[in-house]
Amino acid sequence: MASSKTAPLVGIVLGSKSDAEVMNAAKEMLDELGVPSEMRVISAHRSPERTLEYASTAESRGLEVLIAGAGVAAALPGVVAAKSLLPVIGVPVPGGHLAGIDALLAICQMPKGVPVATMAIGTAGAANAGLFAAQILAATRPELREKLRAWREKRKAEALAGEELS
Ligand code: RP5
Repeated sequence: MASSKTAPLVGIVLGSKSDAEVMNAAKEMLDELGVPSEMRVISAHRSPERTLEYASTAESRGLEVLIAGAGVAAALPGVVAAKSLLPVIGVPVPGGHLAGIDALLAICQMPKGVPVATMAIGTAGAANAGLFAAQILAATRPELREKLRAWREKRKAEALAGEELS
């Protein structure tokens, strides 16, 4: 299980503290699966030097997957992907006049050569980012693969139990 002493495998970065309410869903999912993670606020626009430093040192610090959540003109996932060879999962955070459509397009429309795996807008996307990060890590960790299998089985049982409404 994850503990504060365990070295993080997943780095979750947010463009602003205001993204935390949505992005906590990624952290909670990783915690549930026992995957150690860290969460940091770094902004592609407001603190670009810090963002580049975080991304370029992530791999040497032992991180294996990065999750980046941002809203509006969401440059953070793409900038992080530009500075690291780790897989980057982007989460469009809703907010502003376009309710996350702006962030969705900014994150998924990466040019050829710098991929970002883009999730759905909002908390569902953040939770899926946690699951997707775990699935990447599970490729070489059979025990995590079994946890994911059990997680899916539980959701299936819940869906079957709720089948009959009347
Ligand atoms: C983006 O601007 C952040 O990711 C956030 O979603 C949005 C608004 O930031 P705040 O003005 O709330 O700090 O860079």
